Amino acid sequence: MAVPIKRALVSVFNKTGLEDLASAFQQYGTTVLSTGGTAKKLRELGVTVVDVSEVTNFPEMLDGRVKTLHPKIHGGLLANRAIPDHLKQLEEHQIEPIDLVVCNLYPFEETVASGKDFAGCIEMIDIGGPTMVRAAAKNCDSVAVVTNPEQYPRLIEEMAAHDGALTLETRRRLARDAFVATARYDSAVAAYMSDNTESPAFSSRHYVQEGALRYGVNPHQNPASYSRLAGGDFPFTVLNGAPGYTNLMDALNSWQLVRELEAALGVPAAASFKHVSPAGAAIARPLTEAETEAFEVVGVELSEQALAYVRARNADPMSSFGDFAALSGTCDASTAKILRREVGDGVIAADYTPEALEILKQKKGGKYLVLKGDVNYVPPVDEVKEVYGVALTQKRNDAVITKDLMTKEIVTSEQLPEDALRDMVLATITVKYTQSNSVCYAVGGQVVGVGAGQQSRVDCVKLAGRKVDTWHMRFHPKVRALKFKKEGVSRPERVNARVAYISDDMTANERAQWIKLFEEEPEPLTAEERAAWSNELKQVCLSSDAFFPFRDNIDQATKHGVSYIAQPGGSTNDQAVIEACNEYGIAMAFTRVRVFHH
Ligand code: 93A
Repeated sequence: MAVPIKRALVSVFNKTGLEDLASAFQQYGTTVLSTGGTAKKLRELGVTVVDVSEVTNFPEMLDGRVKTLHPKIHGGLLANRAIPDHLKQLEEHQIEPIDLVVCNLYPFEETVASGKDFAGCIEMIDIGGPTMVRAAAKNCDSVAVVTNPEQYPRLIEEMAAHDGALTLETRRRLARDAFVATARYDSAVAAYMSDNTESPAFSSRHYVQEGALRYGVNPHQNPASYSRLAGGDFPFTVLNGAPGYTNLMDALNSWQLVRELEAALGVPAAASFKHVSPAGAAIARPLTEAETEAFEVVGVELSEQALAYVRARNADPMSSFGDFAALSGTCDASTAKILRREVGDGVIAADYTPEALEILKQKKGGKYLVLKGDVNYVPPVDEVKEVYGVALTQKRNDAVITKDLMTKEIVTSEQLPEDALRDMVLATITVKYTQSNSVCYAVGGQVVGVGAGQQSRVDCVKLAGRKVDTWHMRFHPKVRALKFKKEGVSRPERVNARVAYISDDMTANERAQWIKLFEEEPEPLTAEERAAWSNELKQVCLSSDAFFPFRDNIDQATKHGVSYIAQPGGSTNDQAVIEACNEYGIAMAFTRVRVFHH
């Protein structure tokens, strides 16, 4: 049923937009009740106003703490017009119904942000406002409520469409928005009080939906959405495309990884994510001639940010097919052109030049996801994850990985040169954002093998070691000399064909298909050539997200050029692991920080 707005109560801290509302009220002959400052403003606008104190027959008191908290107001807001006894009671007590509340609250969050002291902040906790808003929203079958000047134009439109009345549908929608607003407000107050007491007790969270997701992890997991913590900031803005669930998981993890890398090493960083683990990560460092050729960037101008991404993408380019990229700094045209030529799902970066953004908007038929990360975003101290109806809360993993951490406890006779410290930081920050168990190999400022999500640590070491070997073998003269057909062989096909050549495990059928990609049949790599080339690989760093329980990890690592190891330590078997390192001349640092990630 449409309810005509005969009496409206207007009590607003933010007085913008009142002009338009006032003229709508005048047009429909609405009686306007109002509080001190709002009444003054409305009178200046030429509106006839009844003071709330006149209705309550009570002055505003206690420095304005009590203005509208009175049965004459709340009776008028809470009486259900469909219940005859409610209307009878209003008559008995000479209370007139109120049909609309226009109220916005004391700016509590802004006051906290301004640095006011405790007493000043407390004074800005609105009590009467939320009470009116909640009363009107509860009684939405009879009363309408708006809490934000942005809602006024639509309110005026809807009144115009119904001759000064509002429909039930509108009132229920407004009630929903009102409760979201008061929930957000109270969350901010609770968070502030929690921050200002000795033992924080605030664990209940409210979320405000920020956007819809295409679907969840799988297409049948619908609907799906992502939300903002009520009263909190948000870490990114969508500049192009529609995010999917896994895209955001990749984006939020990779963004933290690259920002931490840049903070720790002082140069632009990049990462290439797949299935919520990095396939590669790197910092900006010039490429050697062999790298330029193997990464297919001969003659391409590369900015620092582009260099970092080329390296990240080329840790394990086969795994990076369809990746989500992260850039610690601004994506310029040089980086955008590299992203354009690779098969990928999206990117998060600190910013984009206009040219870069235009390039990326064209990618994937306009569907390439482009997110702008907020470099000033401060995440909440604790984080909550819900699984099967159970919420798990923990302090966020805010461990800071630095070069200093790598020199605190060197447990071997060998020491650590400067380049090794850089690679240990890189590999350790990488495992911090890799699904556990995990290990990471890095050399030359670039990840060269990630082992993710294995239940046994030594399997991680072996799996990632195989990736290291493949990465290194890509620089072998015979691999660089492979003669692909000039036409009809895509970049991903070349990547996979090189890996197939290096792995040398094709079936006869696979081989028959593979041969078709080349102008001339490649000569095989002999066992001797492979062994000789492997021996060239040195100075590789290995980082592990938790301690090595047995020396087999070290034995395996030595097959892949490892000279340096970073790990938390703390196993009952540490001594045997240290001895193994000393046998091989490996330098090992205990970080004493475990970085499992799930
Ligand atoms: O101090 S209050 O918590 N007590 C009240 O009874 C009350 N009634 C309205 N704050 C109260 N309000 C708030 O006053 C409204 O939420 C609004 O923000 C503000 C408007 O005051 P004025 O009209 O005097 O500028």
